[in-house]
Amino acid sequence: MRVEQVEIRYVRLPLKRHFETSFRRTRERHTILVAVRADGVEGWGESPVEDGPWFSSETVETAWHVLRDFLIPMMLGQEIARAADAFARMGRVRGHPMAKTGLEEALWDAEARQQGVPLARLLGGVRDRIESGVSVGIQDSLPELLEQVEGYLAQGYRRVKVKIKPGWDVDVVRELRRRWPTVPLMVDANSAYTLADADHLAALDEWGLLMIEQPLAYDDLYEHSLLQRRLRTPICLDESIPTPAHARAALELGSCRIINIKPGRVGGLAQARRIHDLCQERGVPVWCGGLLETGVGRAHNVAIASLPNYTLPGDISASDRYYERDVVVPPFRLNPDGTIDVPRGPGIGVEIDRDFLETVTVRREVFTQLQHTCHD
Ligand code: NPG
Repeated sequence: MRVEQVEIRYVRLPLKRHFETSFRRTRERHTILVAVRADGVEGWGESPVEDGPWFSSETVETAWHVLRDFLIPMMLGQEIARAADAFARMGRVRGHPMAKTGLEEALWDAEARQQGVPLARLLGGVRDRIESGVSVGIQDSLPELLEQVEGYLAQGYRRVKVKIKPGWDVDVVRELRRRWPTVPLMVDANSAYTLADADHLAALDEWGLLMIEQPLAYDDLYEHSLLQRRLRTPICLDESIPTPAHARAALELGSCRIINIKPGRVGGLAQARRIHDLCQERGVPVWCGGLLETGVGRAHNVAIASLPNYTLPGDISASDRYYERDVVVPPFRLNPDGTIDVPRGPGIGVEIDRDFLETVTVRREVFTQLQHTCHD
């Protein structure tokens, strides 16, 4: 397909309730949506950046700059045979996986729409529903956390992940287990600990957790391998796995036994699929993480999570877990059995709610071939 036009939008969507991790409290989602127009179809993707370099080193402004000045000029006017090749075509730009993801996902959506097939099918998906988990942020008090978890379990979510940090960890898990002895439960530290905390973290082994996610530094593999030897609970890596090469190294080193794959973290769907395939060959389960995506990024996450080795419930919750109103129609809904349907329509299978999107867009730029040239 020939890329005729690319549009980028800086979108700010208020969260229903703040979301707190070990590194910050968020009240509003700042993100970038990307639309590609090619051969009469339109595809959408999301660069799930934040307003600051907290989870990742990218921000709204770095992604905007890299998209506008480098990535979009590489694609405009080009004949892209397959979206699967887009990541390699952007290879001259080092890093900036979130910026790349928005554009790459938009190309996948466009290609699937052009072929009239669901994106999940184009990617090689095998499921028509995915198991949905919920991620619960750090709360001001334990009763508040218990109340939140109770509400999500009543809705049907199939596994619960709670955010932890020093001072909000072992006691919290003990309380959760007292109340729900068998619920599939895991914790996510977002790099809040060091190897010196190994004995403290080992106290979590008692509670039958599915996994401990990203306990140590965001760029570490080696110390995680030392920690994994001291824990019975599997370590799952997230931030530490930006590329398939990191995934391979982590598995060779024994740094983790599970990998959380987020398309936004690894540069899009093709890279996510590579990590999925690598883990599948080695018998290592994966699941799809989330970055509080709007319905656009959520749709891509749902599609990739339909691949065969996404065997654990992920962080793909319903739209109403985070937002009063989503930017897509229909929004993603939780079935009573705790699953989310993989859309059956062409492409991402949901449509943009254009009126609503307009009201949450704070900046927009449209690029056509003649107006912008690559800064070399
Ligand atoms: O359900 O989309 C979701 C959120 C899942 O916990 C979640 N995301 O560290 O994985 C994370 C965390 C996150 C959210 C990180 C937003 C950065 C920004």
